[in-house]
Amino acid sequence: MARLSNPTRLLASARQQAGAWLQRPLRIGVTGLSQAGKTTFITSLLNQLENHPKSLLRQRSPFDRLLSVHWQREGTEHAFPYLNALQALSGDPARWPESTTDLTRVELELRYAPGGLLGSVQGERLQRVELIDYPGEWLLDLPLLQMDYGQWCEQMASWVKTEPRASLIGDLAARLQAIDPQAGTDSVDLHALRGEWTAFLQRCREAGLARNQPGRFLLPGRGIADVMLDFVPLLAGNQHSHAEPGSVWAECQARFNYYRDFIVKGFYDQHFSRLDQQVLLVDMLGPLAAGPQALADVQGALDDLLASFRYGRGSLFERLFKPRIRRLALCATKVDQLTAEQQRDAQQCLEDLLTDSLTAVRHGGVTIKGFPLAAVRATRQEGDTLIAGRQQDQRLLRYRPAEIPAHLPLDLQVEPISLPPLRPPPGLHRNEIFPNYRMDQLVAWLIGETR
Ligand SMILES: Nc1nc2c(ncn2[C@@H]2O[C@H](COP(=O)(O)OP(=O)(O)OP(=O)(O)O)[C@@H](O)[C@H]2O)c(=O)[nH]1
Ligand SMILES: [Mg+2]
Repeated sequence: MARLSNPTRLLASARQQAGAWLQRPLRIGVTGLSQAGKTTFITSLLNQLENHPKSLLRQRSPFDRLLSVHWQREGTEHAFPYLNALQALSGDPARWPESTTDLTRVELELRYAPGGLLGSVQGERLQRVELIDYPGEWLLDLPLLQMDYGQWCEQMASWVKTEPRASLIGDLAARLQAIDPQAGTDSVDLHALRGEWTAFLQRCREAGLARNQPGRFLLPGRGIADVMLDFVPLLAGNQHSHAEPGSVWAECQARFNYYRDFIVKGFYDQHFSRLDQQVLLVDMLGPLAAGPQALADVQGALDDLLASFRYGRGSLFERLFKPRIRRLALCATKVDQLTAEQQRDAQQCLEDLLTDSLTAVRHGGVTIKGFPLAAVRATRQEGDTLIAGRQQDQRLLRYRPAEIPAHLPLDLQVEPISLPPLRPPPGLHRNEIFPNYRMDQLVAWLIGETR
């Protein structure tokens, strides 16, 4: 009653709340290649916030003053499928969330009790946070923003000449090479060739390769007319080729330009151009298991990705990292597949893999912090062995994890490790904190330390 009857305080509180509503949300860009762990990470982040009174977050300011967290659970278009992910993780047997096929979004509202020196005059504080989730394949297209069709054809021609792509593409390379760019277009042929290029990208993905372009050939998402994806790289062409009207080159170039200027740029402008914080999730263990070629491909993909944001004044880099993005959390994911002692090695290998790109990002004024992360810990450690459920059946597996090098050699020639596929742990419940490594530290750094 005393509080309600104090008009000054009421006014201050109303002003605070109005201010928070008008404030734009804190935008966190969750960045990661296909299967890096984005959806599991967002699910675990929501689990931390939903259960904040039980989380270690509680020990950190401002989460010690966090009163409640709200977001639109399901039902709106593009809502992040939190309940589906929970159902999978807490099912019997437990499953990992489905791989993402389209863009989804979460807009969180966090309500804090007044605190600090001004606490007595200020009212409750509202903080809005926005996260998006999308298929990792889409990220691989961002480097296309810096290319024209001829340059892309040259890049594809060079990629398919080197192993393992040279073997994976089979005779498609020779057939694409044999097409005269100035010949007339046959739309039926073009559609069939796109199907073959897509099948080649699928084989690349299964072989553990990361740079599979165009990403929307693998996962188109909603709202793209299928015919607009009917293009392929014409390997006999180059950046100096001319587009004779009616030629197959002109046709492919027009569709490539549409793809780059509307689909890729639209995705970038809407979701990556106005970020405040970024989380880069990288599965280091998958490529370490697939071998040095896969490791080199992930390195190329992530370097290209970070380089998409690294061009002089007014460039994508400026808009993404300066001055908006202040922090980049760099996370080697799924480190629960290693012993606690090895987890820092996986993080170090990631930092070794991206040394040059990270130096450039830091030079742009961005603070980078490393978090060896497990969004949902599938293992428990006993001595130097790990115990976890096997993916293929419900049997328990006790194993000693593979050796991880303390540093990656420059030539990336490391002995491939073996990695048993694991299930999520049994008995997860949405109203308990999921077992994890460092989720609370990461959430606190991303959301809690924003002022
Ligand atoms: N052990 C372990 N495995 C994980 C963890 N997070 C993800 N995984 C594994 O990695 C796979 C991919 O995780 P997702 O969260 O779906 O990855 P994503 O980046 O959303 O993948 P796309 O939607 O396909 O781009 C899962 O199916 C699990 O097998 C984790 O914290 N620990
Ligand atoms: Mg996903």
